[in-house]
Amino acid sequence: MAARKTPSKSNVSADELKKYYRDMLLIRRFEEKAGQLYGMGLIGGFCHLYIGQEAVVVGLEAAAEDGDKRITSYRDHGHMLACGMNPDGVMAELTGREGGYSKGKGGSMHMFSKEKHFYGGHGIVGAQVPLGAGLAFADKYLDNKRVTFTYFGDGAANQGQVYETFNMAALWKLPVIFVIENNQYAMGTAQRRSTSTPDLYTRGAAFGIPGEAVDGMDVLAVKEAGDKAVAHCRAGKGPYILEVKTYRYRGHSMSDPAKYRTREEVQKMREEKDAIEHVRDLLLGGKHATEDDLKAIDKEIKEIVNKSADFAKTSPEPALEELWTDIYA
Ligand SMILES: Cc1ncc(C[n+]2csc(CCOP(=O)(O)OP(=O)(O)O)c2C)c(N)n1
Ligand SMILES: [Mg+2]
Repeated sequence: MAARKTPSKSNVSADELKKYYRDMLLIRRFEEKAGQLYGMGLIGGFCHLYIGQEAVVVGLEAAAEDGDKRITSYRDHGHMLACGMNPDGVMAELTGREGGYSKGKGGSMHMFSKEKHFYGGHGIVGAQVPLGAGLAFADKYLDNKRVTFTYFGDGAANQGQVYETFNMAALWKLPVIFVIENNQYAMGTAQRRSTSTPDLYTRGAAFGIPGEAVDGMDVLAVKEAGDKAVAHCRAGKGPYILEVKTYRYRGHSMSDPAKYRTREEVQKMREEKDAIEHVRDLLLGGKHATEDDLKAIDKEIKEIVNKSADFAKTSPEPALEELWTDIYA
């Protein structure tokens, strides 16, 4: 992979760079807090943290416009925050409270926002991929020039339904960006143990879908690749694949035996590749921000996250009658 980008080699302004720093930090601190609340028994059930992968969604959201859509898997809190959903509502959903995005009845993997065009949150591996193509089909039908970001993992990329979707998306020239978040592991299975052709960005070749690999620990590289993919889709040229090479620092979910990789491997990524540290260095090194500026951002984020945790602890549990609302039968 090429050396990481600097603002002078990209079209990103200092203010935009500061925003990326802020948005990535919000996700990281939010997820750390969610991990704490889980440890305290305030969050139950499944919970998959996004720590380490922040540059992927922040870079791609920077390439999105109002009205564009996004859909992802169960590792979804970062996507929600990056598209502007309210941290209070996300955290309160994690604690199963009335103030949560699904009124406390969905939990970590099942939140939606029509306002922000966030279509979930899906616990079935790969299930969001055909749904993402369906969203793009609606936009194509309406001819509204919107683009759908359909995120899935390296493990999901080996699923049959992904290729059925690629075929139809290419045939119908749907405006969908397939974002493969390759964090190298599917639960405890390393990519090399499961995947015959590891270059996932080439997986659309049989269908005529172009793709490229991107350094997902470099928010500027992600933004640049996102711009290109968005332009392709908006121009009516059909789908595009971005394989974003990233890394998750925490376990797959809150229970993870951590036997499939070494602590040294994780430590090395954190020390040498961390996306937030990278932007911090760019901001300070390029004199786009002072230590005090960054401290002010840290403080603002801490306040937002603490407020979301307070809200998530004090919002009431859903009333019993709610058992019978928002369900099919
Ligand atoms: C259809 C289906 N099979 C298996 C599972 C269990 N499962 C949950 S996550 C996961 C691994 C997916 O890995 P990847 O696509 O790389 O995403 P990541 O967790 O790394 O973000 C598996 C097998 C599931 N939820 N759904
Ligand atoms: Mg994975």
